[in-house]
Amino acid sequence: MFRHRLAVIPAAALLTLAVAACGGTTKDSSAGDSAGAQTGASADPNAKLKEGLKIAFLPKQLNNPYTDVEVGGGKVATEELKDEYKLVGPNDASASSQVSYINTLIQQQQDVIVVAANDPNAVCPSLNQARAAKIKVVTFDSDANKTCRDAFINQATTEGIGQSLAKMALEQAGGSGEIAVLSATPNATNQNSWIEVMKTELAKPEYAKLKLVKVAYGNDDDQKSFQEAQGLLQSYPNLKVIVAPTTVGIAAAARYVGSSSYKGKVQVTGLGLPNQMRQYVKDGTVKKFALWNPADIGYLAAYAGAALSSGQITGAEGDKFTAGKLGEYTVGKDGEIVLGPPTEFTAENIDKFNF
Ligand code: RAM
Repeated sequence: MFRHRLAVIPAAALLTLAVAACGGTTKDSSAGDSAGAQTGASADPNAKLKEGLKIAFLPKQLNNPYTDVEVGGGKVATEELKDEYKLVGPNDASASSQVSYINTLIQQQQDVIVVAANDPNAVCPSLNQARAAKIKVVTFDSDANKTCRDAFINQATTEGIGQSLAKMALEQAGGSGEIAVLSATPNATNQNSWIEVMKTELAKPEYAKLKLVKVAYGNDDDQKSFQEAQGLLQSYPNLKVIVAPTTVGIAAAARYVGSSSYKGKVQVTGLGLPNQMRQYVKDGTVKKFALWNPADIGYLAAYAGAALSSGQITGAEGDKFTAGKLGEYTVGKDGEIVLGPPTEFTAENIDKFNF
């Protein structure tokens, strides 16, 4: 009811956008050319969903409230499907932190691995080993290189999210001035692809008076994000807006700004959990931010994994499946399945949401 469609854009995949970091991806890494359906397989839309599938979730990191909501939805779905739910993951979102978990999941002969990649390429060799062992690989939240997964559950279109971030920054800056991005890790596929879209937007004439002065990284660590927010305001005294496309970053930036002399002068916006942001919206530190329901991503990913593992879909464009209470979804280009439009939260509607 309170959903606003921020941008209606065909589900175009904007992958291959990570920046260089230790053991991770370089910006020019190629995505390769095969995606989604593995060659030879064909979908049987009438195939019955198997029960008792072992579905393992491997989010970016465990100690993130966003993750809890996200995998909570996955657990609900696996219970509905009469499948077996498993959750494993690292405590930090660094590039190579997930590889050992994938190797263990292969040894355990899971049927499906649902993973939010901390780096699009670092996880690839292990994910392809998993696929060689007949494990279906679904990425969610943050994609891996399309050559090493069967499908990607995108929370909204990459373009829609990036455009929304740029639009909220422009509004909060009052049309002109300096803005900075406070992101997650330098390797995160999702944040990097959104920032890339933001930059494309900022190059348009309507954004001519807005200047992006810095992209800082809080690594989805609360303390580091807090310090980075503080550092941004020290380095850029004229900064008008911090845009944090991460729930960890936006909450830390709001906490810093809200308790400093910058409150009311510097705006914080981006992507946040309503339950974490409510107090900052109520005390006037934050006027507007956006998100989707993370529980729905986990839920949709479990259903996509079950549909893949049961042969209902292969991950090819046009494949259709029903995801329980969320209804029917169609696989788009490059194996991408888009959850739906994000929601914008303000003082007017935030109390309608509880996640
Ligand atoms: C953080 C994570 C996650 C991202 C959200 C918006 O919790 O970086 O991957 O989707 O923010």
